[in-house]
Amino acid sequence: MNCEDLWNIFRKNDITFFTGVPDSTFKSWMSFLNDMHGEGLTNIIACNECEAIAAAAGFHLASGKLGVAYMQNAGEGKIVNPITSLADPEVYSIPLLLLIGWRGEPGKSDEPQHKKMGRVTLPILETLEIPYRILPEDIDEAASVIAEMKKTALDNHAPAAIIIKKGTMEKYEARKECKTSYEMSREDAIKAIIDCLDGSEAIVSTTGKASRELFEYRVAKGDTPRDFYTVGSMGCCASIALGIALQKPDKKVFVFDGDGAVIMQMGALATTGHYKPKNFYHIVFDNQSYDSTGGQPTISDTINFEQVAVACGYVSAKTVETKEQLMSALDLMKVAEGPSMLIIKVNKGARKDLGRPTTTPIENKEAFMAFLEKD
Ligand SMILES: Cc1ncc(C[n+]2csc(CCOP(=O)(O)OP(=O)(O)O)c2C)c(N)n1
Repeated sequence: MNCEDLWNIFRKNDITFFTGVPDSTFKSWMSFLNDMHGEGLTNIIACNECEAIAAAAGFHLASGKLGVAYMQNAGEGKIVNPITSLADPEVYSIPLLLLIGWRGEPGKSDEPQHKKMGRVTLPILETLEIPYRILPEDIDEAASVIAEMKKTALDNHAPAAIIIKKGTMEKYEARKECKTSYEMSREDAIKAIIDCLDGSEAIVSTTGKASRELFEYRVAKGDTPRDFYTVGSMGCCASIALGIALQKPDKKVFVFDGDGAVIMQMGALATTGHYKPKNFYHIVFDNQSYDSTGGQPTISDTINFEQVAVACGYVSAKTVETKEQLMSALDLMKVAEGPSMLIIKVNKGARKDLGRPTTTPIENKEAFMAFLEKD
């Protein structure tokens, strides 16, 4: 289905408010929303899916109309609370439309982190008593499904969901591409950091392409991959690292994070700043985009991560843009006390032939635990 056609259906139904976190299943639609923001529709790039539910609820309170919260099914797990305690008919009874991308659909191959969620995507909606339909590829059928779900949500004064399968949406060339022109790519920076560390540090890397690039560099260098590649649970890698750093105070723990992931769980900076592990080093690859799901913009261009980290209690924070700046910042970081943050401005994009970890998550966990146990 073409994005213009889908937009025409929403417009005819007077549905013009959208908010959410991107998903690769319908990435073209998210790029379209971003292009069209302010041109007949509103698109709020949410920090996480709970915020999207709350913002769509706020939109309803102010307009009486139906807002759409879009997300990958990974986010469906996150929204259980605002759905049951805010939008539910037994609480404020707020109509919302959920647009959920279906990763891990049973019978289709997908990555391990999507399997369980793919299997429980529809059962969770059933448990939450949320009526749903799958978006048909045919435009006329799609129009009647959207009209039906709008009526259901408004009649019930409650959420209703539309599920989008992989491959439903046609490709769309974004007009408002988020362009970056820095010296390094995320992969360049990852390689430079690995080459600069002494190998004794524990590394926890974030969801998406950063972990894939780190894994491939380990393999290319002939190292046994022994970092913790957080394949799912977006936004959680800094907190995983916090748990490790507090437990292993003599081990330097590095976090390889993404700007989108930091924004998703920004409260983790406050926890880290409060407990102040001296051995905690937080590297943020800021490409101003959700690169791993299609390069949709994050809102990092208006965030000063340096100031946020320091305000949360990090001992130091610095932003760099060039490899030379990166090298001198790393030299300082290696001898500095944490928690410390290094923000690296990098270009969005990745190699076309980037692979995925060839070890299973359990093999990865075991290798990582064995590595941590060594000293
Ligand atoms: C709760 C949740 N919502 C959405 C996703 C889909 N998702 C996977 S990676 C990713 C983008 C991560 O962006 P960022 O942290 O900026 O790193 P980048 O991809 O740019 O390196 C998204 C949105 C997810 N895995 N989990």
